[in-house]
Amino acid sequence: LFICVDHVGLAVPDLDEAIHFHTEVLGWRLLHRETNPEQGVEEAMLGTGAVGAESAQIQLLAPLKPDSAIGKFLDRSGPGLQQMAYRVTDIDAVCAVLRERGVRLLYDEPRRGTAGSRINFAHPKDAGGVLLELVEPGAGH
Ligand code: CMX
Repeated sequence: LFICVDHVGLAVPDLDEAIHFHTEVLGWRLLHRETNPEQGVEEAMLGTGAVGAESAQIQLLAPLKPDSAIGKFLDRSGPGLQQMAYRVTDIDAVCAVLRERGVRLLYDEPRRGTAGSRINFAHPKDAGGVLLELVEPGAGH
């Protein structure tokens, strides 16, 4: 079903501060930054930047407003691991298989994720306590 771990998402209260820590202290590279109003986030993707190396990325997620998914998560749990994302080639097919196997997905149809990707989520209650994201990368990735 899955190709690899695409990224691990961290909920952070302040995106610039979190980018600073991950680049200056931990040595990751900032690969991409965008605002996704539909998901209620300002986000950044970090990686090694090594060409051809298959490496899961780190996604930093800051809330655009308190009543967003990340805003609520920070309120309840504080900063930290919010999601695990698995990469797929055909998200419609994978969603169909998972539904057939009894996993409830949050959206009827995939929505827009980072850099034009298509995304959906399995609720943490259906995935061992982990918010599981499915990512079909956008063109050019
Ligand atoms: N990881 C693990 N457990 C989580 C969780 C998370 N990220 N978020 C919520 N939960 C748990 C809560 O602790 C709570 O558990 P208890 O009932 O045992 O206390 C339960 O799930 C609450 O679930 P809920 O009432 O259905 O809903 P919430 O309002 O807490 O929302 C969720 C949870 C997953 C539906 C919501 O966060 C969501 O829609 N997420 C998908 C979208 C998203 O995360 N967008 C931001 C990232 C965008 C991107 O990746 O591009």
